Parts: sequence; C-alpha cells; structure tokens
Amino acid sequence: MNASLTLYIDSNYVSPYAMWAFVALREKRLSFAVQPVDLAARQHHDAAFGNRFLTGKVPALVHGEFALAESSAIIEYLEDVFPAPAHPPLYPADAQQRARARQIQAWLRSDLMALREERPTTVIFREPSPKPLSEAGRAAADKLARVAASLIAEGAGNLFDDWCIADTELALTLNRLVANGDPVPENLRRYVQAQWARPSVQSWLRREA
Ligand SMILES: N[C@@H](CCC(=O)N[C@@H](CS)C(=O)NCC(=O)O)C(=O)O
Repeated sequence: MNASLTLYIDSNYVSPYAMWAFVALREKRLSFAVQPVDLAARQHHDAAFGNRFLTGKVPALVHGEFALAESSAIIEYLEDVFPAPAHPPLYPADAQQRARARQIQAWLRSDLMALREERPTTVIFREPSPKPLSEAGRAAADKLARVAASLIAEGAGNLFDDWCIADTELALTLNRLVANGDPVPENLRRYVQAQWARPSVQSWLRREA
C-alpha cells in the first residue's frame, strides 16, 4: 500500500500511546509524516480533528483516506497492512507468544493506575518527581517489578527471542520508576536501558519527523 501515512501525536512528545505508535511505524521502516497536536491549546477539540478521529485523542493515524485512533488498533493495523518479511514484525510469529505480547499490552493499558498517576511520563521525558510513592503507588510499582521479573530472563534484552512492541511498552512503564530514581532491580534496569537504546526510541526522543 503506497498511500501516505501521517501520525498525529501530542506536541510535547509525552504521550506513551503516541510514542508506541511512533515506534511501531519506525520499526516497520515506514516513511510517515508527524503532525503534532497541542493538547493544552485543545487542538484535539477542533471539529477538524474530532470529526476525523473517533475518540478525539492522540495518537491517530491517517493512511490515505483511512483514519484510525487508539494505539493498540494502530499497531495491529500496521502489522496487518505492512507484514513481514517486507517489514520487520511488531509481534512474535508464534501464536502463543503473540498472545502473551498482547496480554502485556492490554495489562499495561488497564492496570497500575496509581503508578501511572504518580509517575507520569514527564518523569521520563522532562524531569523527575520529588514526591515519594504513596502506598498505592508502591504496591503498583512492586506488582510491575514482580510481573516484569517473571517475564524477563536474567540478562535478557527482550521479552521473547526477538524484539516486539510489547518490549517498548513494558520498558516505558518500567522507566517511569527507573528515570525517576525509584528502586528497580538491576536486571530490569538493564532491560530498560537496552530498550531505550533502540533507534526507534531514540528517534522519538530526538523528535524526528
Ligand atoms: N487508549 C488510548 C489512549 C490515548 C490517550 O489517552 N491520549 C491522550 C494523550 S496521552 C489524549 O489524547 N488526551 C487528550 C484528551 O483526552 O482530551 C490509546 O491507546 O491510544
């Protein structure tokens, strides 16, 4: 499919969902335009944006005439429309590993609320928070570390044999703690560092269009 691709993201580059969609496009080696949306100025409330995208949130993808919101839907669409081997895969080839990757993605989007509130992504992309975690935040951090430790083998750089998009999502969530200086087991810290070194993530950090 040769139609042009445009990804709408938040103009501050702090949306985790926008980052995951951006990384997916980069990992697929696709050319795409980036359209920053100023959420503070409520640009996403403009009729032009709201009428085009079902949810009125970023990220949103336009592929030719086709418009799509929701990061997980965007990632799965890219995997379907730009399959391997022409484009590197975003998910493991094995059905059970693929299901496990999606399990992690769904979990990270629906749990750990206290951690996500007390360690917003600005602690990664801007500056750390001086506030200690509340009891609920600590419990969420402990759960995240427990689950991640059960998934990531000692010294492993990826969840499965090869990188998949769930790695970027898990690494960002762990980085809410690592970047803030909160205690995280060394094994997980090294996993985050390995994931953060990927060119696709670095491209997001450099705000490359
Ligand atoms: N479930 C959505 C969440 C997207 C989302 O919450 N985006 C935020 C930025 S992080 C947004 O657009 N907020 C503006 C608003 O809700 O008014 C996804 O995975 O894409």
